[in-house]
Amino acid sequence: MIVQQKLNSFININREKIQQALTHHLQQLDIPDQLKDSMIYSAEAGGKRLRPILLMASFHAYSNDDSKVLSLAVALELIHTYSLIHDDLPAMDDDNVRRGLPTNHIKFDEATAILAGDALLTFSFELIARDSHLTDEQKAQLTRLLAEASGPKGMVAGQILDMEAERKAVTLEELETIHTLKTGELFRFAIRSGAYLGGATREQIAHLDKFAHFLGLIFQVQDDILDVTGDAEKIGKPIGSDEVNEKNTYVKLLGVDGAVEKKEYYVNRAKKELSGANADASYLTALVDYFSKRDH
Ligand code: GRG
Repeated sequence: MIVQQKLNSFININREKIQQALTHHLQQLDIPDQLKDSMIYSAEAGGKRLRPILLMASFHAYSNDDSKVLSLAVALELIHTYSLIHDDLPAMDDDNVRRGLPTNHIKFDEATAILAGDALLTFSFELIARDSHLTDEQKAQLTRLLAEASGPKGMVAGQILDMEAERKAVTLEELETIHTLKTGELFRFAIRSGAYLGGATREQIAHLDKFAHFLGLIFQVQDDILDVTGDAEKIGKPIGSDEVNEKNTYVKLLGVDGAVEKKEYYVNRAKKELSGANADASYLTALVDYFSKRDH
């Protein structure tokens, strides 16, 4: 209980820091109003900030002065925001509601939403390049890692595999690959970049990489469980709708009980990897439970 309270306070404090840094970076942009409004609309629409919080928890496992990671945490959140804007477009998921609000292309228009996504993506890399807290070596490493996680070897590959999978049945292994690329790679970037800037060794980062892999799968299996047992409206679709039932999910492949069992397996594997990372990992351990028990 005390651990959970400490985690809640860690999350609240860091969410606030991330919020302030994000607002600062976007508000100072001197760009056309429509583009700026559209970028800020989605970036400030009430996301949980899970990826930046993971980055900061991973950094805190090895170091303290988190001013060093704040801009990077914002860059990561902006990439996540771009992916949601593009995912909601008519050419992809065609969603009208996200986080209880009209999606970007509904609030503005399709062309503006595409450009807002493009702008958030490219601005993320500008933030890293301009970050005075990072050395040139760190900037080069982080640019490569973030491009790999979010680009054609990572999230974008996961997205196209996911779209292809909509037209066929997939195996559990294929489902894991889709989620590992589509959502897991950004989680992995959060955890490995936080540890890297905190001063973790290569061996410690290797354990954290595996930890992040399982954490991404815990996130996804819980998402699938919530789709059928919880608040399905969070993705803009009523419980029991055809779209929810047709999706390739852990629940479709394993049933609810099987999905819960799988989640417990991932939780154990994640915690085992953490114990090998030789760090003050209390927040990361608590985040495993937070991810596996989240209700939205
Ligand atoms: C368009 C290249 C491209 C990629 C899109 C991440 C993604 C890939 C699509 C999102 C679709 C989706 C609902 C995926 C399931 C898991 C997921 C990423 C949920 C949203 O993440 P949260 O819960 O969102 O962290 P918030 O709203 O809290 O920021």
